[in-house]
Amino acid sequence: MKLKKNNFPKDFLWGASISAFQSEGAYNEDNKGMSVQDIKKYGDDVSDFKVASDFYHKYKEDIILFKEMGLKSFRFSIAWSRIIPTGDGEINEKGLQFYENLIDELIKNNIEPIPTLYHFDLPLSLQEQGGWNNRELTVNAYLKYAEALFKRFAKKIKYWITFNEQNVMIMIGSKVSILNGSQTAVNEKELYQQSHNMFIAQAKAIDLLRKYSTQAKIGPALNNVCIYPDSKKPEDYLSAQNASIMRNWYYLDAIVRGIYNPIAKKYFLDNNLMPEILDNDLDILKKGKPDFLSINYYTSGTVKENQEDTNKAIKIDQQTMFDINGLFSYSKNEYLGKTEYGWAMDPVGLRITLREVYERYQLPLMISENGLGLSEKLENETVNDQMRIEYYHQHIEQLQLAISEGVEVIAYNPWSAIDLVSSHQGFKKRYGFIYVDRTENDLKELKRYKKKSFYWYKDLILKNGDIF
Ligand code: BGP
Repeated sequence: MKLKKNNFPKDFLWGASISAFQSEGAYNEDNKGMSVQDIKKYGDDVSDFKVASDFYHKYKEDIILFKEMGLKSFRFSIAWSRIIPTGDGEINEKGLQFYENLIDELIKNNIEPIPTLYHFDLPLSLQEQGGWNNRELTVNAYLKYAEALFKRFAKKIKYWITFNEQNVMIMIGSKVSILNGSQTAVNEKELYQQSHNMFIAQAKAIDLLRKYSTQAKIGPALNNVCIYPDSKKPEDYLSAQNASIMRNWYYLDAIVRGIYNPIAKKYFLDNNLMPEILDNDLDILKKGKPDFLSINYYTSGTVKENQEDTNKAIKIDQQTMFDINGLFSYSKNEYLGKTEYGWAMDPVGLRITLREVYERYQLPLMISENGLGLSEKLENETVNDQMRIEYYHQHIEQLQLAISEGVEVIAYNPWSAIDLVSSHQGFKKRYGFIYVDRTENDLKELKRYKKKSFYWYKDLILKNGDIF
């Protein structure tokens, strides 16, 4: 196949990403309420989220560095519990003011702010009243929260992200329950009901934004990944299809097309997992269609024909595939190298994922996360993170190839702008272009240092990605 290489579009958004609970700290300042993340701790020698990278107090200093790096966009999340401390009660002006200051500072520095409304940090009081199981309460609370943001910021924000990784919250929630808000085990039927309630909240929020802006674009960020069959055995191919349906298409078909994926639906019905769908629900989904789709990509998945009771010992997190009885079983991919933290590295998988999602839905795509977690050492006021540079180099090269093949991608926001607390593995697992000087338990001065990748990314942005 002859492929003419395209340059990145002139207005391509080279950015970087963070989330509120993993970076802001200030967990109880300026009337912030508690979120489900504020009460989490993964061990004595693993940082909690109370101070994190202290972005709440240091955001101006960080934006000076972002500007120096040449960032064109910055994807962050808004802490629901800052805006409405109890989740559905009074609106907290101080919370709105913080994000207004942040947004204004970004705009002043020509950096496009890309806020995510909800990134794993449900207000604790909502969780205590049932969280996403309680449709009436939590869907309405999400809408009230979204409306407070749209009212205040609709004119300043071009791109909104509704939910971060709904698929991870649901899929992993049933396995280890680390990210969906509750530490208590929830059964799978409840999770698919929660997922349905999230679809409704999201579709209604999309519809609501149209009242406040005709220009702004809005969409979800899912952890979509391509899934390979373990072999050319037809049964393995079927299992890869199944895994892709359960990880990707069930979510995106509901969000984009307003339908339940037929194969997922039959599986839900046969296994007593079908959520309650109210009369009007599918119309609500059809009405609230996203303008773009955002993808968090770290790795691909590989599966084989399901064999009951295999792989029970696999340590599951958001990037590892798992088993669903009757549908697929996890399999190792020996063609792929592994990161220090055990995730398979697959730059070509990014290109495959982008092609699959674009071909299926033909909506512009954004990358809201992509990155490499490493334990690192500060030496001579910098970090030599050559491995991260190589990781980005390979992924961006594949991104350019996907664009050259006809996929529309508008932004690349790697994870993460600054070092922050990993979702469940503490501060030592670092992702940033900017080193934040603290350890798990010693906050030191939280001073910032530019890593080698900072300069590399700066150069790449300057050349608009034209380095291959
Ligand atoms: C994604 C989450 C992020 C971030 C990232 C890296 O799934 O959206 O919040 O945490 O994964 O994962 P981790 O922090 O577990 O290394």
